Amino acid sequence: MQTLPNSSETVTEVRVEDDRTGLSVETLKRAFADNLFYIQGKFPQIASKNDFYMALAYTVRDRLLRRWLNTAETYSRNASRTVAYLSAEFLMGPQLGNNLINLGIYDQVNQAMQELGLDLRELLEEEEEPGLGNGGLGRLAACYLDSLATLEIPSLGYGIRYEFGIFDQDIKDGWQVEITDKWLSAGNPWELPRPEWSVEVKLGGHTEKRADEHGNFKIYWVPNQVVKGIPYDTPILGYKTNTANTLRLWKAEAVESFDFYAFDSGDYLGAVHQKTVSENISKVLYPNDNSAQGKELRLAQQIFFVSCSLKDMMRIMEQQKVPLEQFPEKFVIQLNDTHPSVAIPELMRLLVDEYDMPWEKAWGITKQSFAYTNHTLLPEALERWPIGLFGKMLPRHLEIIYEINKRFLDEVRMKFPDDTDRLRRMSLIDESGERYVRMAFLACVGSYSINGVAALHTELLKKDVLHDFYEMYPEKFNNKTNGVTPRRFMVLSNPRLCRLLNSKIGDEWIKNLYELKKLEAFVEDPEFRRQWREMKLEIKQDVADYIKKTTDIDVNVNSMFDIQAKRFHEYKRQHLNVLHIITLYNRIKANPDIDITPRTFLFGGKAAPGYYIAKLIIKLINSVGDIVNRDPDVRDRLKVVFLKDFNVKFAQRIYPSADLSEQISTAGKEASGTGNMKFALNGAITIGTLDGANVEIREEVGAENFFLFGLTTEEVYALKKEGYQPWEYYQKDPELKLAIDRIASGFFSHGDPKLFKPLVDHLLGNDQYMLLADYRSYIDTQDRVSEAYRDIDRWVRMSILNVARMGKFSSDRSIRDYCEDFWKVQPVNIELKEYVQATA
Ligand code: T68
Repeated sequence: MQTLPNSSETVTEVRVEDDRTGLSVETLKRAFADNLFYIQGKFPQIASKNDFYMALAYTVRDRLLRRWLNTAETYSRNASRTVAYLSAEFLMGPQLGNNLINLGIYDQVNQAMQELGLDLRELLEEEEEPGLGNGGLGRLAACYLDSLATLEIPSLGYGIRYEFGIFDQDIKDGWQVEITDKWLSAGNPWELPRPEWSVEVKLGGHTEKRADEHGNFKIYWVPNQVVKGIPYDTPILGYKTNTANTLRLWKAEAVESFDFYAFDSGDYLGAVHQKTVSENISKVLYPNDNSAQGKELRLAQQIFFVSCSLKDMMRIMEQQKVPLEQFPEKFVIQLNDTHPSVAIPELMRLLVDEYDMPWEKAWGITKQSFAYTNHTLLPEALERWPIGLFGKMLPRHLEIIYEINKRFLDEVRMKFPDDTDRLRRMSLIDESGERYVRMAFLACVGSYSINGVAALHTELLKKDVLHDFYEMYPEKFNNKTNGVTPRRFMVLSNPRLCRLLNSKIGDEWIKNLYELKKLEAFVEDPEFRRQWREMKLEIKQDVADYIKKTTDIDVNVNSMFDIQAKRFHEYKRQHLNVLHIITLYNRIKANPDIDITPRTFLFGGKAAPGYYIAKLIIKLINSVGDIVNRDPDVRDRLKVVFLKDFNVKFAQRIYPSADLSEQISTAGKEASGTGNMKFALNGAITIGTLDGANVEIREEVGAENFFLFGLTTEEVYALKKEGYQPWEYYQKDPELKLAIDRIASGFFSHGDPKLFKPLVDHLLGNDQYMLLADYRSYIDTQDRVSEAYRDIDRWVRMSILNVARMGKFSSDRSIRDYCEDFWKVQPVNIELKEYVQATA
């Protein structure tokens, strides 16, 4: 307990439930009313739903702050070793519900709102989610922050505070339309700006060699632009711990909000222009997943947040009086893909140019500080920057990269003498045509650890994409299979499932997901299976109501909910799913009385705005839906629904309702996948290829509880090598031929054969992702799925066993693996200090 200074004997200590920290229903109601009045400046009769949401958000934030400040104070006092997670994307999703769960006050707040005549669920819906990421990579970063805090690991997430996150998706006439995401327009109650910790970042210009005051020659960077980074902090609370870590996102501003010199000289517009140019850096998230953009502004974003973050780490060290030499002991910097990899030359530049450290010493520090996670095997997603563009924006960094490369190639030469082809292959500079900096190679050279995100993916990195680097540094390579947080993707999103789980096995599983194993003991209990089935039906009814409300389509809750929800990309093969739908439809048309297992096909996901074929696949789904849903021969046995604007909020609603999870990428293309885990954790059965983490999910849940189809990675490689001819598959398989002919004929496009021609040409031309090769295996497996679903009791058993055996896929397990294997960071317990008021 704290006492006030100078407390005399006449003062007694009384603990009161403070309006900003108390957790009882009464206190929460009072605090809520207080915030509505003093922060929103509204009385209940005129308050909008957003006012109520804001008042509640501030009430919850107040309760986070004590934990947050206690945490920061403890880390600062102990100078704790810290994980700095650098990521261009953090796809956080709504904050309110998650904070209620992690604080353990969901029920109290629910009751408090009820007593005030408000509906908590409606207030949760009101939150604009921070969609500062594209998909898997950004969401993984968010799950990892949740687990880091839950495991009490000192950590900081560093990224960009984009003014506009991932675009909102509308569907017009079946086509995707993009709308800017104005997530900040109603205010963001979760962040605190920290202008006192702003830093400056240099861009452009040139370098000069000059003597310093002691006559030593040094390199000076003379930039032609300087921007200011302002940190905005969001607390990240762990589940039922006192640890609240920080997500620190940088906003770009002009150094001087007004250039007085330019204004005086009459160049008013020029002065304002400079401000616009600076602010543009954190304006918008690049909306491409799994493809590199090569745009100047993107590189500016990368150096901007990376430089701000490194300088922030140095400030923290100075404040905690840790010498700069101990950088690798104080921080481990995890690079979430290569997007932050320019941190490697930037740290070198800071140490050598700004702190006058000798090169060898600086390099020793640098390569002990970084660890690199690769998230993709797709060649088009591997970042490379044209030398010209890179040198124009970062002239000094390019010189540093040349020096790193020179010394690195000497090392290669030493280990592999007389192997010039190897030198050419491994150089950080691609000189095969236009010259490029290869960022993945830079990340490999500058890091002490390199990991893939699923076992198969890591093996393929070693065998293929990074093979030379594996031969050079085998000790650096390791696997860290992805995981997801059960707090958001089970507790918050699926309360019905949680109640049922808790009634049987208690709630330990929320912190230790392997506890789900205990469910296996109940799989033979018919009453439990009945409850499971009923639960699923209730969830599906909710989603059916939502579908009715948003699309006016009626769906049958007894039909199988067959869901594919993820970004649109050819390698993810949403169009293979469509070929199955068309095949079923064709069977009905050929024989309207055919006995078919009723299915509801649900799709959700965005396509990159410039990715024409992906957008055409969205159009195809909607076009097929238009025909299938209205055809009287179908008799409602098939429904096709595209749900627009798939985001975190929406994902939480949809995962719990799935019977079947579609994970059908071409083998060797999906690094891991994490949606596959979220579906299975909510009781869906997977139909999938041997790709990414599907392999490990199948291992865990058992082959008999997983529907496997398709070519293996080796078979894909082999078939490509021998000369794959999609046309032959088309000719040989009448069902496949009919499905493709229906698309090509204009059947789904009001008789216009041109509309889907590009898609048909891709498939019959080179079919890069081998849909035609996998079609027959997919259809036959889907027929087995339909058969299995008819025996609903068998299906329920599979569903229970899937949940019971998914313990491995908690992000807590992933984070523990990172900590033990190479982060070498220990949990730090946070004591919650009592607040005491003194009264006479
Ligand atoms: C995903 N990658 C992988 N990239 O595709 C997925 N790329 O298999 C994996 O599960 C997930 O990462 C997490 O490891 C992405 O999401 C991007 O979003 C992206 C963004 C910008 C540039 C390149």
